[in-house]
Amino acid sequence: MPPSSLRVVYAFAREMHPKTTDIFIEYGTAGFRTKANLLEHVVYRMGLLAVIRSRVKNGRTIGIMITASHNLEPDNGVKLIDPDGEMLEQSWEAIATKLANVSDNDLEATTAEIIKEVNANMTLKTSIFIGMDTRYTSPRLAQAAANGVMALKGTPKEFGIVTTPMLHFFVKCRNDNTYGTPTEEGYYEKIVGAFKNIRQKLPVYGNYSTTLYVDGANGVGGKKLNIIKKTLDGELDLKLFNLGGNGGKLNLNCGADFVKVSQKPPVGVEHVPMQRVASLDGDSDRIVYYYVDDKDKMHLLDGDRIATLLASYITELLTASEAKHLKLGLVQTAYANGASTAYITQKLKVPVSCVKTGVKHLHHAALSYDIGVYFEANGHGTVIYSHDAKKTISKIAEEGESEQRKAAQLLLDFIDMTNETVGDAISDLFLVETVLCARGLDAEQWLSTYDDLPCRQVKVTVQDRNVISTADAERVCTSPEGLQTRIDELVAAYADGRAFVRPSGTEDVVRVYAEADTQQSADKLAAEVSQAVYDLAGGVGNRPELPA
Ligand code: NG1
Ligand code: ZN
Repeated sequence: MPPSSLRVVYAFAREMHPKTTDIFIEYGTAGFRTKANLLEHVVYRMGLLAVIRSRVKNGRTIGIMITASHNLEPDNGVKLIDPDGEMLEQSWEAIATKLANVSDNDLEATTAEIIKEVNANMTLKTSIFIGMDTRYTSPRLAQAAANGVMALKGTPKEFGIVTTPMLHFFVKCRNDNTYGTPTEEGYYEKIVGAFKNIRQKLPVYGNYSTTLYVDGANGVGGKKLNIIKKTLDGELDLKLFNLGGNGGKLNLNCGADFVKVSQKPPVGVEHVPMQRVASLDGDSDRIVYYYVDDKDKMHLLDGDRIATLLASYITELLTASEAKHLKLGLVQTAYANGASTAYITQKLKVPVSCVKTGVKHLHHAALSYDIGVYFEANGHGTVIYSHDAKKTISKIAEEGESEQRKAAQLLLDFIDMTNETVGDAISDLFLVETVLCARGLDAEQWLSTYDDLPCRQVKVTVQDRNVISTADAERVCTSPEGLQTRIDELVAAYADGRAFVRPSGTEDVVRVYAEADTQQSADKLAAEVSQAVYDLAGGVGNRPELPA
């Protein structure tokens, strides 16, 4: 029998957040994500789980974020944030999935079972931080999360509408007060404050212009930049678009994912040739840049570009500060453009690791460097600095020779400007603007550092995407039998050809990626590989067609 204190868990569930669907739901790469009307019981249960998790972690604060990121408005989602501001530990994903899917009748017993299994001390006081994005379904879901927290006698603290990375930051600060103050003001003070500091030391020069256009994806990031904008004292002239007014719909034909995948500029942004534009996603944890040239051609500056820009600048400052023993490395996934990897290893001479898709894998790999820069090509990424790196740089900033000291002081501002907990569009925006300003670059010059290989990303629908297994950071397909051999044959016919396939962790599709020396070839290779997936992995619907 579960302890009587858990009765309320069932009562709350039955009375307020009943499970009304039998559709199985899984805690994936980005938490639970589906149609908002299927999520209320799931979010309530994540409120319960956050309290249990906190009590396993000695009562340290856990976060619950309500968002479906770059998905369209009807979707929503929920994910948990661990005490150091990182994603929920992977081994707990199965526990979350189990709790989300049991019937209301079994909820009390399953909750008791989990508490026992993970050995949670249920007498500990605990506070759970809750944030949400701008979706109209989010307040109701945030309330369900708070009720879950209260059902297990935890204290919910609601932050209202915040970006996903802000909530990660608050959780980290709450558990480690050396990192900052766990409030929105604390976030601005640290990140925007560091930007203003560094700009006092770096005068505008060369082709850099302080005017930046921003596509806010009609989500939360644009709203926060609107607050920040007023405090920038002309250091950066932000012109904000897609702020959610004028009937603009969240992520619809705009935002970082739209720009990256469709390779088109977003609707709703004023078109000025050669103007640098930053495009955020709906919850502001991704950012890509682009500009449209005077022939109306769009040029994308994606996560790979941001990673190389940041890594090369940090390398320059490390050299100037003579912090020679600090090892900087870069982490990418198989989606990184081949040209970026070649540029990083051959030109920048920075080591690169390639890991499986999903930020938690990148973050983990980045921890093995003193300074780890990690980015997904879609614009999700950040920089993390080891304790030793911070200590060394601080020491040089105080005691080094004049030139060393200057470089180390710039690095310290750079570190403060970084949200190390997770990829953060606002923090990344300030980092990018700092480097462009320091180097006097416009967007065209930034693009000219290397030439991207033309690429194409497409989706194929199959009966069961889990028939696809992969190895070697998803670059090799190990099942179904024969698929990799077929891909190898197809790729061999193209100059600079590369292709891979993997099941998506957030959609019921198989993703196909191809690159080659021309756009036409990349498109054709992607279509041929899609046909191979369709034929060998149980395609449904129409067989993918080759481009005309
Ligand atoms: P899936 O659906 O597993 O490809 C997508 C992104 C990931 C990551 C997650 C979470 C691509 C190709 N995939 O995952 O990088 O960001 O969403 O949002 O961009
Ligand atoms: Zn996002």
